[in-house]
Amino acid sequence: LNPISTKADVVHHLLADRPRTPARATGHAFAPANIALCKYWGKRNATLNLPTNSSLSLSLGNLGAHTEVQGNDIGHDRIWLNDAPLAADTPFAQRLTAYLDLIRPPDTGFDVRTVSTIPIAAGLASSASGYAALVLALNQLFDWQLPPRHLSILARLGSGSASRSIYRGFAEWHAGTAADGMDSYAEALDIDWPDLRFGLLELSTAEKPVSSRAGMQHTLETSTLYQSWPTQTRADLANLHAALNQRDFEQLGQTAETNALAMHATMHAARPALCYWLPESLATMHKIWNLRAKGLPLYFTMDAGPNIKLLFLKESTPAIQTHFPTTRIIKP
Ligand code: 2P0
Repeated sequence: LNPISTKADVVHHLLADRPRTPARATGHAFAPANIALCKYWGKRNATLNLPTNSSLSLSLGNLGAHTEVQGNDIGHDRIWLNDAPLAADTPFAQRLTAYLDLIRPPDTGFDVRTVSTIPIAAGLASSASGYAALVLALNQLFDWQLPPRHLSILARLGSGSASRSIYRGFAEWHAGTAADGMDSYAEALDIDWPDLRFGLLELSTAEKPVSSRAGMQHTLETSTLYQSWPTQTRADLANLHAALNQRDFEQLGQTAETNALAMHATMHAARPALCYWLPESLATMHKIWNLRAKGLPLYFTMDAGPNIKLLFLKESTPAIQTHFPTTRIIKP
């Protein structure tokens, strides 16, 4: 019995009896960006992007990636990002080509055209919607007809958070315990909450000095606070499920905010410390806490960067526009 231990093994297993040559000229798909309310932070297996903890996210409406993929017979990949050709020697292109190698029929290159509707530098992971849209487009190109959880696993091999971007709305990525990761996939949650809103605050457009991938590995290896993270996320997930079932916004917001701050606390205790916050990040947190103390139901979350994502209800929109005039408001 051959254990499944590499990405190629996983792809071989999932595509065992599926078509390996394109069934049509083009595959095309959209996948949304997502913001985690309980964060993915740390891997139990870095080869397969298997996380130490389960996570839960909400997608970002029409913000995401539109991807078109075609086979070509020139023998190498060509990649376009927002209509501009991307040099093959960029890290972005090399990572994408390594991913396509997992799926590539002999002597086939791919033409991949991705248009992202995510505002540049808003601190939203473009890899999540990018790999999810690519997997959905490939599923169409080859006519694999894979079930959603297998699409989610394929997206995870590209980037962990992409496992959640296969779906619109709320999604939960189960960490799983299996060594081969076959139980580590995201599922859509059947929750409709049309009054929820995100507000994107762009505090810095500088490229982040440490990637999420490197940051989570450094934290796991050097932060004593990381020990508490799995326990924290289990409690937060239970609270999020309760909040979603009861449409309890205060509980949702408080839990998401606590979870993001706990994730950053694990980084602050790493050696050397990893701090994505800028002075503007902290000033904005205090502004949010002050507004909340005065009665505005407003919470925030943050990812591996200095930008802040506001969480509020539709009825607070005028107040948010007054206090944060530059915020971009998103209906999930
Ligand atoms: C999340 N992040 O749950 C967390 C919160 C960043 C902070 O998922 O190495 O780009 O490709 O699996 O998916 C970003 O991590 O990392 C992320 P890889 P990924 O949204």
